[in-house]
Amino acid sequence: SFCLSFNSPLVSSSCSSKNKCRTAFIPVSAISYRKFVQFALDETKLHTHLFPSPLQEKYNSMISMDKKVKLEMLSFQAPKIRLLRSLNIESETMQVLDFAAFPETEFDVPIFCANIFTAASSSIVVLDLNPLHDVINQRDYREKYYKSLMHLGTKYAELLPWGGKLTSESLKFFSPIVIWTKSSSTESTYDVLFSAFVDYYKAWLELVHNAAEETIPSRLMVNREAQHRYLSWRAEKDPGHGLLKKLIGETLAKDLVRNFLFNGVDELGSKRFLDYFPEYYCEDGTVNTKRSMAGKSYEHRPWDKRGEFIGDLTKS
Ligand code: BLA
Repeated sequence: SFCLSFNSPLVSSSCSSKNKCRTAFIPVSAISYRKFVQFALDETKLHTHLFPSPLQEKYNSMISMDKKVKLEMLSFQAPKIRLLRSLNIESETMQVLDFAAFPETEFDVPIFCANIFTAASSSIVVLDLNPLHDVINQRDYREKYYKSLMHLGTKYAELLPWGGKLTSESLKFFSPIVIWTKSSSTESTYDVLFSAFVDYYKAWLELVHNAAEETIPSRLMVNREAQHRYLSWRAEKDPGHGLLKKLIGETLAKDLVRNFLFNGVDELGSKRFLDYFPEYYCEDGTVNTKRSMAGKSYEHRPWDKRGEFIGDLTKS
């Protein structure tokens, strides 16, 4: 049987039964999201050629200022894929995955996004094929990419329940099949997360494989700007920044965020964050440091099973 036997008082007591074991908390240090990245790389290689990214030379691995945490970076490119990169953060008390794959800007295919933050006994998870365009109002775009994937969303919405209220602005970057969950770190949630990652990544590769390059110049510009807007949002407001600053200091964290994690934010367009998100404008011309201007909302999953946006209707 697959009953991990950790030398930990947390699990040893309930580890005699296979089922109980899978619902017991497992220590954070026993979890690793490297397996997720390895799967994605292997799977990508089955379909296309992966080339190392020029970013790899500079962004390789780092140790936190207190020497207790290791950060590992990997980056690649492939035909149709501008950048496929991962950041793994590992320590005794924390495991973090930030994995994303960005298509070349000619394409309107979604961006693959897997963010998992695990500390102590719980995890914060966002797994999604982030849409490039508005899936709330643009039905044709929504149906083009998500209609055939709604079954995945429905399956995992049951296994990984909606994580409750979140930064309202973030929802515009999420799709109807988004997995947004806060879960306890048990072996079975780890397995479910891996299975979701596998399903979503395979689905994304398929979308990329089938995607036709945009040839109409005006449409091309629209795709490019949408990716730039996405990068601008995450480079400025991603929830991981605070922790990165604590680990490696402000200067290195800023560099990592702008030039590695959200590479392209300084190259794909000339608009600035405030051009896209003017509500964050402060009178002195700076960007408001609040993560959210609109506040948190969406206590319940704001999408129905057909992928229609229902907003906060289900408020209790
Ligand atoms: C929390 N991470 C969150 C939350 C979301 C995300 C929605 C809940 C808080 C909120 O509503 O803002 C993730 N938000 C996203 C993603 C997008 C988005 C993926 O808009 C994409 C469009 N998380 C990481 C990394 C770290 C991390 C790399 O991905 C650390 C280095 C940490 N995320 C982290 C922490 C919290 C969090 C510590 C909880 C604390 C907080 O909310 O600030």
